[in-house]
Amino acid sequence: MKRITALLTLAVLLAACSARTVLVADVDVLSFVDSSEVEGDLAVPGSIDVYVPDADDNLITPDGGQLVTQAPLLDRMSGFAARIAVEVRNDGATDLSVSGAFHLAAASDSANIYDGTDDLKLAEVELTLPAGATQTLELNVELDEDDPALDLLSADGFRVGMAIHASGNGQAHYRIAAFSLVLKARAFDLLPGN
Ligand SMILES: [Ca+2]
Repeated sequence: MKRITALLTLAVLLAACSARTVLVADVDVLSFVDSSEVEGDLAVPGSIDVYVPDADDNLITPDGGQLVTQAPLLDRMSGFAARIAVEVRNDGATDLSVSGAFHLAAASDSANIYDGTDDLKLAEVELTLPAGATQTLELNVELDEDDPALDLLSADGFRVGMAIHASGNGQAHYRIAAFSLVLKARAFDLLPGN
């Protein structure tokens, strides 16, 4: 598991050190995901879950997901967004139920970011996939600075991950097409004494 360090770059310079100056980091999580995890087959004799990015070398067990640290280190972010797209194809002969869920967790939540302790499920989407069909699970999250979920983002960083679930009887193929984050922080918060 590679650690991602998000580099905050100056996006809007209204006035030097103004409270309205915002630092923005775009993080392409997908570029850090091992190619063996980006796509795969789901044999569905009942139901199956996979967890991506995989931190414990076992796709079907929950784990600590992807750790993202920040540079510079901030105590409090002022905004967060996530965009995920997963294409799922039903290779079987009957309908499958498929879903995706995005979790955000504290950096310390290294064992399981999917159990509701020190983590939050911020988006979930479910669809019925007919035999032979391909559809896209889209997960979009946008947190503003008043959202209590931002408390999970600390100077130690944070964790993200996605659970993909399929149930029915047959086989599906998934491919992660997008997994990106946007982090926002006020430059004002970087100043000593603020
Ligand atoms: Ca947890």
